[in-house]
Amino acid sequence: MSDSRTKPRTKAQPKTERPRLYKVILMNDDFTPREFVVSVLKAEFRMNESQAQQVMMTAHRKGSCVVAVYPRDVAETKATRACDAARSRGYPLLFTTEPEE
Ligand code: TYC
Repeated sequence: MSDSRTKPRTKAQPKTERPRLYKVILMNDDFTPREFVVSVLKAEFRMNESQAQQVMMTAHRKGSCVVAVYPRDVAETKATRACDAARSRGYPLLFTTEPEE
C-alpha cells in the first residue's frame, strides 16, 4: 500500500484567517433632518422604514450607532456614498468606518 494512503498527512495546512470586518457608524449632528437620515439608511444600507428609524433614533439619542458590518471595501464605499448624498444636499451627516474588534 502506498504511503499516501497509510500515512496521516503531515503537511501543515496554512491557517486561513477570515478577512476583518468593518463597522459603518452613523454619527449624530444637530442639522441633518431625521427624515433625510432615514432615507439614506434605506437607500444605501437596504433597511426598511422601521429599521432605519431605530438606527437613526439611536444615533440621535446616544451620539452614534453601528449601522452594519461589511468587508473593508464595501464598508468604505457605502460610508462614502452615504456622506456624498448628504453633502449634495448641504447636510453635515457623517458615516465613519472602523475595524471590528
Ligand atoms: N439630530 C438630528 C436632528 O435632530 C437628526 C439626526 C439623527 C441627525 C441621527 C444625524 O445620525 C443622525 N435633526
